[in-house]
Amino acid sequence: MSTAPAFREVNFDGLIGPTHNYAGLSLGNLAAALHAGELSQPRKAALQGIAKMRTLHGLGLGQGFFLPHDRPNAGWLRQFGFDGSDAQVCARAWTEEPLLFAQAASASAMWAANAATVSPAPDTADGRTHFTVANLATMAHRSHEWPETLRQLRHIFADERYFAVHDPVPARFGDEGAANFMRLASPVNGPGVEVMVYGEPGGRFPARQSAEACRAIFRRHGIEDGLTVQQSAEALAAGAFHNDVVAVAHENILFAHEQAFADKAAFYAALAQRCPDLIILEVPASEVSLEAAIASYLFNSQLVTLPDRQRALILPMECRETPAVKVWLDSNVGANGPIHAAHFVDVRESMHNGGGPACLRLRVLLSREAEQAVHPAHLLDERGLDRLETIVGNHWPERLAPSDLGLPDLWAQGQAARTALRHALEQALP
Ligand code: SUG
Repeated sequence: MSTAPAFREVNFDGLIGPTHNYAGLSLGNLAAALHAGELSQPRKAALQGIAKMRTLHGLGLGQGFFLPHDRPNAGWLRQFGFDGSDAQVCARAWTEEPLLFAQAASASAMWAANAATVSPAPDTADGRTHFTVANLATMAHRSHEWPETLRQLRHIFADERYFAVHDPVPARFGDEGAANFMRLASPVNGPGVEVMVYGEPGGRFPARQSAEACRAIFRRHGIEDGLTVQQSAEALAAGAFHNDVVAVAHENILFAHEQAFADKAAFYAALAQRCPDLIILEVPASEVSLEAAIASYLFNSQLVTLPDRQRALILPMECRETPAVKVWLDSNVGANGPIHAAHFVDVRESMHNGGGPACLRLRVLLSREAEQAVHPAHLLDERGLDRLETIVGNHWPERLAPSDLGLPDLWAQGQAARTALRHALEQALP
């Protein structure tokens, strides 16, 4: 008789908000630059995100969600001297500071991998799951996410017997959360090797993750032997603005591009020493160039273990459309490899802003008891997914040009969407 594993990973996805748009706000994010100024489709974007959540839930995995943030963020705009009602603040900011207004209106909180860094209970000194909300200090449009993210984390993971939720690291030291975090552990509920990847400034694109923030997070979370590893300058220059664009880890597998890390020999040796059954599945540049990996988001896939212990990659469909990546997947994923199956999902609207399947989720490894302590309205079953789908269908705009962001009707629509979501959360309570 097999017993159910005591821990499982639950993915909390950011529900894509009604102001999803292509304003080209992220220097170094090539997809976002390429699609800047285009029409976005917020409703389709959110439905694609929900369909991905449904796919994972259908595969037997735990699925939760975060709410979209209140956008445009009038409270943030007030800090720039705009006053009056929210509508007056927004109207003046739109006229006088259109770039600032676009930054205040961004739906970027959808990329939940940037919400926080999470150290699961088996790794930490006090046996609780620790979260540090990411300051996202490098990009103006992301720098005002953390207060609402912190509120949501404290609400969802409120039970201090299991969870500790920390304030952000001081903003001088950039931190972009779990997008630069990896954990190797076998079994998954054993103590893991935690890795944080930082960038060195000085290249053509900003390095968003500082080494100081990585070390601060290990200290706060009570991680004894965490590894801080430098991302390679080539990867950053090629558009890997987060490590999760060129590497992903799960259980004892590190799946990474050959050029992901500055000193991979030292990194691989340190990992091998700490993780005896480590498998490094490295994709050579001769088979998939950094450019193809970044354009397809091969490594921004979710590497998961299904209830039957098969391992699967949840990949963006762009991987099937990128010839070198398709060839690599066809010859390396299957019954004989460490990864048994590939599932392709359509999150194209998010991809056009540089956010793949893995960007949209925050992984939280939970014991059965800790999972029961999670706020139940943020955990999804089929009915919960249906509810979200209906609300999105009723309240999200179909299309949005960056120039539509200044329409008062859009702001009002955003408020109506939040009211509907709040109501749905109440309904979801047992
Ligand atoms: O921070 N895009 C996000 C994408 C984040 C992806 N997350 C992970 N890799 N985990 C970013 O660059 C584009 C928004 C705009 O340009 O309007 C944006 O913010």
